[in-house]
Amino acid sequence: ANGKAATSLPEKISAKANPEANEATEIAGNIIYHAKYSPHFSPLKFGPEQALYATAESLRDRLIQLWNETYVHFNKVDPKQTYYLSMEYLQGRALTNAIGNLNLQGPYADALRKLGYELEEIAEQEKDAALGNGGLGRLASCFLDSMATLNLPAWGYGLRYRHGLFKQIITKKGQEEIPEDWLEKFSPWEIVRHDVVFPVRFFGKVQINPDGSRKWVGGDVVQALAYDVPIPGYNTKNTISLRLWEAKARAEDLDLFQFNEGEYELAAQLHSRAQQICTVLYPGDATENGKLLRLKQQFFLCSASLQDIISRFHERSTAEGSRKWSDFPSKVAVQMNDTHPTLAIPELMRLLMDDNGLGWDEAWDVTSRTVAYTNHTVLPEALEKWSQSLMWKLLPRHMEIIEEIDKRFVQTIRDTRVDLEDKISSLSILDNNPQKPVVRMANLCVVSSHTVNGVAQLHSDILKAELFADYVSIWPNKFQNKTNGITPRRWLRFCSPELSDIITKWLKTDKWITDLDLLTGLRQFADNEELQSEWASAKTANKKRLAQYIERVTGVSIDPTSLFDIQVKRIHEYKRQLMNILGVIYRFKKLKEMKPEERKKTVPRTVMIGGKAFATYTNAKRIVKLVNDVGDVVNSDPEVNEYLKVVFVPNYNVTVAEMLIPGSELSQHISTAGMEASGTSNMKFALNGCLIIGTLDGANVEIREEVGEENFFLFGATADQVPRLRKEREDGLFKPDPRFEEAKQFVKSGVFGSYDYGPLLDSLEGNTGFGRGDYFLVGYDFPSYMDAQAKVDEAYKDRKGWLKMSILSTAGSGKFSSDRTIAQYAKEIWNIEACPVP
Ligand code: HBZ
Repeated sequence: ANGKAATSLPEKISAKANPEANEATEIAGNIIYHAKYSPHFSPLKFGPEQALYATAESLRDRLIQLWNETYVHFNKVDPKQTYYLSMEYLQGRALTNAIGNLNLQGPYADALRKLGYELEEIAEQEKDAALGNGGLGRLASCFLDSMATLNLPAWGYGLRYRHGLFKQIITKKGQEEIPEDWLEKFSPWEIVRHDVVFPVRFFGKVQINPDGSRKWVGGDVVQALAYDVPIPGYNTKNTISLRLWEAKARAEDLDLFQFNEGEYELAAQLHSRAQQICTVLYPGDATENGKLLRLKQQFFLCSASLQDIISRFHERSTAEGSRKWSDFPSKVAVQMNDTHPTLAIPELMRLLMDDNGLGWDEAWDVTSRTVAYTNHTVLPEALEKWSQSLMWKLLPRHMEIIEEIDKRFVQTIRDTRVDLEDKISSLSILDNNPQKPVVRMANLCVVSSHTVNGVAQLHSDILKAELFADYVSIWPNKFQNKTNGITPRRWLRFCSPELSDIITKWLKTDKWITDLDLLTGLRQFADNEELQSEWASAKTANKKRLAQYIERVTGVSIDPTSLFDIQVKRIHEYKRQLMNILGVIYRFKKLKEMKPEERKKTVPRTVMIGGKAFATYTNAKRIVKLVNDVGDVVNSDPEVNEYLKVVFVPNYNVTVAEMLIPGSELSQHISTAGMEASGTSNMKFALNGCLIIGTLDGANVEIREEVGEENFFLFGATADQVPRLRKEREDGLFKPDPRFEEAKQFVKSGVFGSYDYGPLLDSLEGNTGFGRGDYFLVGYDFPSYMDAQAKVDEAYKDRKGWLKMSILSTAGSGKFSSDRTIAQYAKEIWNIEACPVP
């Protein structure tokens, strides 16, 4: 479709007698209207791109209608509402999702056909909205889908980054990053709200008024302008908002005098400083400037969102007379997605005290009954700590408030818990180490929130037993678990319509789409030959589609009858893509050593690995390079490439995931136990009938419980063994498996090219001199990993057995719907109820 010349608009569309056809006719008319009168393109053109935008705009009309009705309804009912604060949303494409949620698949496909296009080819033109990095951002997007579907009064708040997550290209050097440009033309899904603008201040100083009250003055003020993205629920009228803030300077911030003097840059200084705030997702933070910009981004999100929330609190109260501040927590719940929006805490305190005249105790009571915090990691290097001096410079009033929160907290501990005296230095919010005084954001969150949760049972247990153990002794009821989930709409119904139809047929209902536990109904048919053969043909269709995609983007042709083995996620040492590729290297070496007739007895495999490495994470980039180099050698080896292919899937994102996951048969979730908080792609794969090879980490533990241990390829150390194993390693007590040594040696021998893999392989050795040799225990887990892989090969030879396991995997995935997760947050943390639009 991309190469297709622009066609002109059909003038007349003929109507047919049935209602769907009429709806299609109406939609086609609507699309034509938008193509003609849209100011974005010439009205004379109607190529695939124009068709995409016009189709999106026709849907947008419907979404706006529903979104307005939802807003009016929420205003009228005035329920308690949740605000989800997140620096990231990984929305992916919106067209197919909106059409699916509104159940307009048939009419839209017909309408476009009348106009000369297939819906799929039009949908494929859309760029992903990639305003996030990985799991945490995609979780936020799944949550929005579930909030809307469950008719919950809930909104998301985020930032409208001009450039989302970088585009990854693979060159001879390995990964290279190029800026992403989702707004290059425009986004048809957002509604700019010129009536929703709030000032956000940076720098300045604290003024003390004669009455002792304090006010933050001076500094730079930028405007936060709202862009609303309507989020439709599935099979409901409810359509909620994702409100994304953009930073803008005011007209008067342009220094006309300087401009007329020819000092253009100087004249527009404030404009360009405002613009920087939303230019990119995660600007590098190696420099002081970079750190300052990230902190500005976080504060910008918090301040704009809270001002908006407070103004809505007032707006909705006018009907019943003015409202007491003490009612705020019964109207508002704020959920912080990790510590990135922690500044919501001091900002809410400041707004209540300095702008609305509340005293400390009242403001603290309101704030701490309003905010809750979700933790997504236990990795020490990922726990946010901001330099106190940077914070004093950018947010002087907030630092006063944080100091006061800390002082009062420490005093309470001293007064009530003498036993914790020696823990105070680690429990306090401020770390006053003179070398590097910092604010510990997670501590601020725990002290200030009414509820803290982890994202899988094991992770929540580790939080309680380790990271937050002393806080648990202070507030035993503050800590909860909310096991993550994924939306079954995007991750099964829409990405694999073939499998979905089979499920609906066998369950005799499509209610599983909103009640995923119904999938257990498939268990009774797991041995049924008819179901197995339908299941197999759906899987095969998905594998063929995936094979075509792989050939198109990498040039590598893969065999759709081979076992499709996939690992896709951010590249990180703890996720151990290195263990995967070392396993592949060992397999390759053994295949090379075999006689041809021996090779014929092996199970042909296609190993696909994809994911982005953070631009400055050197070892992660080396892993990307190694996978690509191994692929080049293996795929061009005429003796072996019938039995093994290795593909690095470039630019992994939501859309690529929607192609890979339905075509997968085995997926790898092989992090060092205790390190992956939950993982969510593991749930997507399992839901699509893909078997997991994995460790007892994150949500793997619960997935294995649900699908049954005989349908899960388990290996590796458990989380509680890890500290001892690391210690043994340091003490030189570890004896490596010969297979592990052989694989590393093979890389060192230079078979995979001249790139220097020394530093990467050294990270696996015990004696790096840093006491952190093989911190991720690749060497320790390698033998049990290889044994589990051998079991996979055996199991795959039994075609029926494998299909049965695949069906049972889907059947056991009901728990992992984000509908279940969100219903639990609503009941157990937010205390909100459904508010369906009549
Ligand atoms: O959040 C991920 C966890 O690693 C994963 O196990 C979990 O399933 C998922 C959802 O709960 N965490 C992230 O994705 N974290 C980040 O992307 C991140 C972003 C900025 C940071 C630190 C972490 O400064």
